[in-house]
Amino acid sequence: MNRLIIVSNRLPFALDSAGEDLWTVTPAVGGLVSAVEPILRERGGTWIGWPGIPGKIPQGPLAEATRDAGYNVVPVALSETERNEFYYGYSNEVIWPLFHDLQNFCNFEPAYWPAYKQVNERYADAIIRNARPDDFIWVHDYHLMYVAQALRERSTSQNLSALTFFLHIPFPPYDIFSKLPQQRRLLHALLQFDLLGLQTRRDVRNFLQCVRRVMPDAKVLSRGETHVIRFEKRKIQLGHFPIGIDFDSFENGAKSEAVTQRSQQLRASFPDCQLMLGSDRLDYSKGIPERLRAFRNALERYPELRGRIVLIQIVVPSRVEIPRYHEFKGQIDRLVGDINGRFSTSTWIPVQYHFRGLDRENLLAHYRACDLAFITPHKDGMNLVAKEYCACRTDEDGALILSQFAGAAEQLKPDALLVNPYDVEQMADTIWTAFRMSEEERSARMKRMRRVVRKENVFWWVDSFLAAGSQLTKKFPRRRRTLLKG
Ligand code: GDG
Repeated sequence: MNRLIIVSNRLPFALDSAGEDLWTVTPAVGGLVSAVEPILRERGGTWIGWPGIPGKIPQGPLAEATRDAGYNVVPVALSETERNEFYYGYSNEVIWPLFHDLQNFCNFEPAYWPAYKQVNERYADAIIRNARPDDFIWVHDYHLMYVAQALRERSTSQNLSALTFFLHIPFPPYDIFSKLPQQRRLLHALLQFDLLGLQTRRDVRNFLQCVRRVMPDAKVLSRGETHVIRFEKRKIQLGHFPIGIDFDSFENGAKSEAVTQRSQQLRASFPDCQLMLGSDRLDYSKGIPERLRAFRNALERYPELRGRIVLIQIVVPSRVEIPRYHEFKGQIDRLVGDINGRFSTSTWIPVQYHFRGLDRENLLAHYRACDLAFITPHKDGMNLVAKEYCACRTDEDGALILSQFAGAAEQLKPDALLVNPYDVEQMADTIWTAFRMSEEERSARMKRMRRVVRKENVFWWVDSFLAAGSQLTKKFPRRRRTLLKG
């Protein structure tokens, strides 16, 4: 069977210096790692990525961190300047905000693009050093959109069987994308892959619209949901592949003794209250301030909620070195302080706020304990938290309030209560609706959502992507075991 080579900016863990010759290894938090790690663990293969520290990579700690991974790990080194200009700069101050429709948050600093290209070339070199001709190369996410072009410029790419790419974040509409100074160069680079995967139908529509407007030489042939782009004498396949989760592992984890006990303890700490969960990486695209304003608005307009609902908001620190993220944390802190200051009583505090990541057991206990989930990103490629919440509702109850702009909404509507994350009053009304929803209705909706999340799980996702890729190589067989998991 062809080997799988995963290429992503970050490895699934971060090394950090804890003093002279002392290193800590922390698992990376985030959707890409949650989804891809179980696949490589199951199939084996190679993961190429950056271990999260600038400068020279300490070989001993790296070997220690990856000894039991079950797959090979190939580190890519970044200098401090490269980290600043490629990772914080082009990736996270240009592409991330732009692709989440937040063009005013972009810093189109010209020095970032050459750094982006240079680092992508380094990843291409790492692929060349490690790949064999039959390997299935799967590049992930917005940091590495230039890798296929770098490979083709090195001409060795002819020996590689399939160059494929999946974008975890949304693809913006033309009116937003056209603000990007490198719009043509970036689309040209993306069209050097053989297969391009996006999360949703909306992303595919946006991508095709951009190709038609920006690359008039490209010809788009669409039949139903199959799209092929002819460009520079090559054919590029395009499709939507909504990412899923390892449903069984969440469900089984949620049923475990330890999680059950922890979840009961949590519930017991808030007697007579419904618990509502928000859990996000610290990111301005996740809509946390509006969510808090909506909660405040609900407490103002529906006094019956006071003393009877608690919002547990988990914010996992992320990219805190970027000033905007730091400011954003201040905004959340102030809103939480305002709500708790205004509404708390001697026996009830409306917002329980954790600014830290929880360990997996504790996270699952929160999913199990909370009657409602309140997930309101301004825009999100998919949003795995929404799916994880459903998988952990082993009693088939609970209600999900979800942004209409999360990729997950395409699969979970109409059973999730969809909201416009910019409309504070509508979100407040929806909290009230969810709070009063009957157990029967919650259960009927949750059962249907769980069915979708169970079926369209991460193994289904990877199989659909590899099956599309096998059309290119004609050699990459689907694995029966993973197919049966669906
Ligand atoms: C990107 C796209 C797309 C959260 N809190 C804790 C914790 N988490 C884990 C969750 C989940 C992951 O982090 C977050 O995934 P999301 O999908 O919600 O969001 P992004 O990180 O922005 O992911 C997104 C995804 O890629 C996959 O394609 O869905 O749209 O933006 O898995 O469980 N994990 C732990 N403690 C926490 O407190 N351990």
